Amino acid sequence: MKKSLAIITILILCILAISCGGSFSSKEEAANVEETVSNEYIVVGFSQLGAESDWRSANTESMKAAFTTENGYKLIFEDGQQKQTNQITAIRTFIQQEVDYIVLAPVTETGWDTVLQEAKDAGIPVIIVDRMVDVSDDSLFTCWVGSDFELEGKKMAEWLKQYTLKEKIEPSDIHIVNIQGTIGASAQIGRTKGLADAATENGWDLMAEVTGDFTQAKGKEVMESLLKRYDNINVVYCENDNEAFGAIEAIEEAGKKTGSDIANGEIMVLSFDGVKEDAMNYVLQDKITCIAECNPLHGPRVKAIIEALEAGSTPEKYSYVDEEIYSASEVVKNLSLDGTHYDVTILTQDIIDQRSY
Ligand code: GYE
Repeated sequence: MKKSLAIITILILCILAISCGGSFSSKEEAANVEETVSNEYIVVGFSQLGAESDWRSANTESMKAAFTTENGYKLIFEDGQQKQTNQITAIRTFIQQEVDYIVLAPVTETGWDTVLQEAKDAGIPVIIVDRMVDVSDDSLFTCWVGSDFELEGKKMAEWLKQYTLKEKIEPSDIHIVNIQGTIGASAQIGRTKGLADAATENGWDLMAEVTGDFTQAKGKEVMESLLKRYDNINVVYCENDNEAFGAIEAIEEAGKKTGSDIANGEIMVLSFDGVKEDAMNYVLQDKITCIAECNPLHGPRVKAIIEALEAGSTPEKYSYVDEEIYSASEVVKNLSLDGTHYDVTILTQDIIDQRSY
């Protein structure tokens, strides 16, 4: 409030100076005023990894909505187009621009030590959001906020286990393919591990793990070739919604049906994220049988971290977001994992209507 008042006052003074026939006596003076105005904002450089999925679009929107000038921020947004080199260049530019904070949504976990050291040497706090970084010294970033991707994977695998137990499907009759996310991204590493561990433990036939890069186009392409390679696939574990959309297209174009009735030849599609359009609607139609939620609304969370830092307090180093698991099937209503109990949200149109993303 104080800040916006100050900005308004400066702007009014400028307008008055100009309208009273005055003008800035030098370029330098004009630049000073400009600098004073920009000093009134907290400048945040955000290196977003790309625009590969619906989740990512919701995440970008959430960040842009949080870091507005009305909220006292100037956001410098850079899209890395799924390339780490672009993200490293963006961070270096933010350092040159002397931003107040750097926010990084890293495409993969490794390879950040050098550039984060440069940010640290420049005295700029770095907040990691969504996926994690794997660095030798964790003082290279201030804190991280995101999801527990391995837990998401474990929940999904436990849901599949309970479902097949209740439907009396033998573990050796479960023939799974995993369309993985971008290799080396935390969301891929955790979700892949959640499934692979459960497959070993339960004796499922995990036939293939192939990356679909979190995109619909790649998900489709990968599923087409998997369908040619294997004629007994009955579960497709897609590491995000967009890959699931692509896989569904490939399955339907091959003349097969997606759904939960695997005993009668349907191919069950499992997914992660749960973005309202269109993934949740697909769950209602049983095109996707189960979704482990991944919450993209990190804007307010990162903003709260910056506010805490501005106020001189120390935010938690790691903050995990609570997430649900959704299915329209009522066969499994709850899960128990490592002593923790999770309800399965049985999806209805009302629940979808109430969701904000
Ligand atoms: O699941 C996927 C996106 O890192 C959690 O990235 C994120 C994942 C999300 O492309 O849709």
